[in-house]
Amino acid sequence: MDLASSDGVQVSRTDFAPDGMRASLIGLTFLSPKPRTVQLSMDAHSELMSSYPWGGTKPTNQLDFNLPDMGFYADGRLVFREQGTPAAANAAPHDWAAVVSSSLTPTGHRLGANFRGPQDPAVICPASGTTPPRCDDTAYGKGNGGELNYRLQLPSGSRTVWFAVSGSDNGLAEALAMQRSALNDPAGLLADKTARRKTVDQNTHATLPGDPQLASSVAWSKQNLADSRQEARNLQLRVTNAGTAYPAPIGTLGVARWTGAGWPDYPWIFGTDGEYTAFASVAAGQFDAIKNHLQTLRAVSDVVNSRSGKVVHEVVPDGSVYYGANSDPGNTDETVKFPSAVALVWRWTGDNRFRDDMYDFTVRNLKYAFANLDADHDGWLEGPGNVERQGMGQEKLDNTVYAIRGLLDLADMAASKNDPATRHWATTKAQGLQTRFETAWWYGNGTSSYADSLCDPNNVQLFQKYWIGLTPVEAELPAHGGIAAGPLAALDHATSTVAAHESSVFTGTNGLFHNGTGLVLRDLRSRRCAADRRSDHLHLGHLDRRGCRSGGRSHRVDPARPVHQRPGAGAAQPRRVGGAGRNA
Ligand SMILES: [Ca+2]
Ligand SMILES: [Ca+2]
Ligand SMILES: [Ca+2]
Repeated sequence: MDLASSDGVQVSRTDFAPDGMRASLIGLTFLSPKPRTVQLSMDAHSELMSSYPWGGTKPTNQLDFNLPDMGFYADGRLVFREQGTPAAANAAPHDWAAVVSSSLTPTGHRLGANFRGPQDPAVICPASGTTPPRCDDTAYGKGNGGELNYRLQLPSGSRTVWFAVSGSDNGLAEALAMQRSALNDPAGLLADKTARRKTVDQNTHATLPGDPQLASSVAWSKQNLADSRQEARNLQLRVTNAGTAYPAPIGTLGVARWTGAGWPDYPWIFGTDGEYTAFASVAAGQFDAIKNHLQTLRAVSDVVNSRSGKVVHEVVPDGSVYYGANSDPGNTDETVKFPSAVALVWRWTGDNRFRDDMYDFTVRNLKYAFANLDADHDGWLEGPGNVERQGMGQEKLDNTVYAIRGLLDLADMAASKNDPATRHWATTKAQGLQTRFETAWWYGNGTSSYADSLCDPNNVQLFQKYWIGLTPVEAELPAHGGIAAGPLAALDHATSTVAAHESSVFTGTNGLFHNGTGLVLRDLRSRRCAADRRSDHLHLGHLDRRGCRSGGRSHRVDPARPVHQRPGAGAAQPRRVGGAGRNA
């Protein structure tokens, strides 16, 4: 990044995080036409806090849980610490530290909460309510700040100065050791990182002569995928039931490695996101990353769900399981997709050891789903899927499609492992569902679409124009029973529904909509869900709500709110600024 020049001195800045270190490095390169001495000041503001709880989760939230940071100066460095035990049941004592310094010796320093660079004084916004136009911090902030001053000799030509921010959740000594490691050879660490990322780039080549912008996006996506690899240690696994409880941990996990779901809000461990990311991971040759992700999901799931086979939905790096325990609904799709993700990695890598390691869990995934998520015994699994919206029928299209694919992928692995019993069970079940699929799910009625869900009793089709209407076309089934590999959808339905989804009802400049636009009133009148006869007036605002209420299953999470959307999400969320590894 090139910064504005000042008095003839040009400055460029390089930021990176060295692999395997709990530190980041910031390099400033000065280019001066003549030798001179310049004054350099560096501001830092801390925010040492745990990654859980969040703004609105119970029994306490980060307004209380986040303890004030101490800030002090020692040996040329700014040091920030949070030590203590939050006043909440089952909160653990902790000792977190962050250190900021450079390889230069400072000529002075100042301490105080208001060192934030050009944002002094900061605009502190309330913890909840409307988001003001500018927020430098919120009421959750309990950070501290400081400034380091340097006198810098510049030669005629260039000079690079490195700053490091390091941290630890194991006290100051580890944060200091990390600081020394990072500043020992920053240029060498940058060269190492660059070399590794070039290898990531060279794994694969996408040539798209007609669309260089798309080709470029593929190249950068490979780097983004590599950026998304995360690791946490000493996870305390506790079931929070969507933020309604904070019990003592029921187990620990020594190390978790995963691919984050998305920045800035969802850097942690997700079931369904990881299973989709698997396709990009294998295509980019980033095999270890996705193996680690799937192994982490299994490890957490087997502890918190007592080996039931259910896959957790969302796990914070401290080990808090937000959703997807046996005691909450979870999402059906991530449990039924898991065998497919394992089979995908196995086919791309040929790694039989990985298959063997994961196989038992994939069998349990589908046994759990069909034993626990089909209350009316019609084979269509119930429970939330990808859309996470109120008003859908109990049985979702995406869960159905992915369950059939999961069964066939499991059957494929069972065949390769010479497990005829599992192969027979999975194949028979899949083929039974396949035979009935088009009749049960094709909605038609001039929409050229599949139903998004079925409302019980009687499997009444609901068509609400969600993107999942394309899953019968998107999901590829492995070859089975003399049928070549291909999508679940019948060819005529596949062709017509893709054409329908390319219309402006479903697709705009930026791609496929989450849910399509407009109403098909004739359909709404003729295809009302029997469980929701109360609402007679139909308009756009009711489209999502007209479906049936949840059936026999209790949904503790407000079904109107996507599970991905944390309570109180927005500017009022605790912010993480700078700081210490997974806890900051
Ligand atoms: Ca703090
Ligand atoms: Ca069912
Ligand atoms: Ca049903």
